[in-house]
Amino acid sequence: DSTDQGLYLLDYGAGNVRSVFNAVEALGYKIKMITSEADFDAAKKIIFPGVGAFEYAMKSMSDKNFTKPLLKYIDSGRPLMGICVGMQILFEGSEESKVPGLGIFPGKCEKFNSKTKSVPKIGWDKAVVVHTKNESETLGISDSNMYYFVHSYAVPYTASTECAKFVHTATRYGDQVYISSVWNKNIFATQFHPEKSGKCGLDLLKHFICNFKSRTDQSETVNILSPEDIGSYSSVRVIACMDVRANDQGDLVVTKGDQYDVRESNDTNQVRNLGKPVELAARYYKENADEVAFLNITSFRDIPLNDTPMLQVLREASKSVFIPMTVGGGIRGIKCEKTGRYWSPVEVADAYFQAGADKVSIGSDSVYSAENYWKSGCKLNGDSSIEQISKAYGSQAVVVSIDPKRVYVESETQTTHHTIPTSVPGPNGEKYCWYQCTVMGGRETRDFDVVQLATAVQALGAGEILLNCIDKDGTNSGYDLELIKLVKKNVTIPVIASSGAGRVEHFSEAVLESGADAVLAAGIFHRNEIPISDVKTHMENKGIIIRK
Ligand code: 1PR
Repeated sequence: DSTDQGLYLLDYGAGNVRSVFNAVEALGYKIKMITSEADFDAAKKIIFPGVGAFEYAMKSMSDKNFTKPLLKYIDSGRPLMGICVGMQILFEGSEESKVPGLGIFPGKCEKFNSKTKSVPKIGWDKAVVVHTKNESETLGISDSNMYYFVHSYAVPYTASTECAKFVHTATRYGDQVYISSVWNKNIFATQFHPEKSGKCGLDLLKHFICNFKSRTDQSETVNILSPEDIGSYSSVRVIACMDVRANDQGDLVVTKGDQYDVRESNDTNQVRNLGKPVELAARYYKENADEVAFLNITSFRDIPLNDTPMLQVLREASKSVFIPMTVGGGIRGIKCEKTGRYWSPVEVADAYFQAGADKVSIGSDSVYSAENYWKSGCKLNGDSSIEQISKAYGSQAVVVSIDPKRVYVESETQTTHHTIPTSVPGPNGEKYCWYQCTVMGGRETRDFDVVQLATAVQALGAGEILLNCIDKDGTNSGYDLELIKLVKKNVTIPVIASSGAGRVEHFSEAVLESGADAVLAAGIFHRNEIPISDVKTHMENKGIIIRK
């Protein structure tokens, strides 16, 4: 039975709050939702998770008449824990919006510089306590822990006397050092997501629930670390990907294709069955995967919101998997032929976020949107699912999954598409190739290339690219490094390398040779051929920062 500590969750209706609920419940505590002003009075502790955009958060707070009661609650001295945008709005404002923040702390969120690194920042990093010399209490944050961050804006960190009063930790992202948590009087807030940060994150939540102390004595804490003292620990994510579909018996299974063909090559011709999605996700969580992805690979056949098994998978998985989860397949606006009912892309995405997903991945629909983008002379008319979902939930919640195929050509002049000279010549010795986009899981090819797609989806507001490669999928012959390099050169959003991993060396090559921000594999993990720990140890030996 869970313990009631008078803990409340402040939700303004954005994204995935289920994770916070599940994390708190997994720790054995009750948490209730704030629905009225009276709940602020009843609350002994409040957790305030924020997802999405700054302006949306501020507006929703005021629409719900939550701003004043929150300020009153803070004044009362009872503890508040803010998360992500729930920390950002405690500051004066953000470059993201003209709407001011609550102004409890001095400073403004600024956008990360995408000339020097991938933006949004998505991944695990350290939070370095800046005042350890003076204060023994760290709220359970230690330098050996890593936490999950996902954001494009942050408040710059300086070693000023002002900062010393409230900054608890700072984090470096490339050339920028920013405030990753604050602790002042009864307020504790983190830029990272404890509810998505595995055991370290759960420990931190537990600390807040059970042992939180207000920070009163700030006079001693004038001596803090300078930004130059904050090291660089941003790690490369290792992602386990589960392709999910119903098998011929109607059970939802994790399957795995060879170049997208998921049926056995023997007489049975059955859909390959590599396990159950929830069990496999729980296994990957225990094995220290940094993220998991579920791709509903036949959702183009159905209306995904009628596809309750997939939503059920997320609901179940989110009870035991406290790392980020991406879901893909059928994310688009859909009209039911029979009833005429229309679901907007935001409604579809929302159902998945409510079920526990942190990001949605858009495949086929992003190709159509990107084609329209170029046809319309690069206009952003707000029609696409990418634009609509990223506006509501922030670009970091929108992944675009690309399923390209190589097309060989004799010379660059043979096509108008973006070609590259290749070190892997074609069947007739062709020395050039371009990458053709496909839809419906590779069943249909389009007269559209991967550079056109990647640049368009970035402009439309996608926050990340999951870069598959049909030629490489399931081959264990290594990632298509030329493809990854080509896409990385053309975008500033993070790129996840996918398709073809077969040996530990393949993972480090994708990072060191092609600049991938994250590495993903399916078959070798499902079949227990290479443990995730071996991949991470190898990458670490190659000098790549990983989360242990
Ligand atoms: O078009 O928005 O409905 O989304 C459908 C989604 O399903 C897309 O993300 C698409 O990539 C995926 N998908 C569709 N058909 C297949 C298939 O395999 N027949 N799977 C499919 C894509 C590729 C990767 C795989 C890596 C790594 N699977 O996800 O996990 O290639 O595999 P490996 O490490 O074993 O080589 P929409």
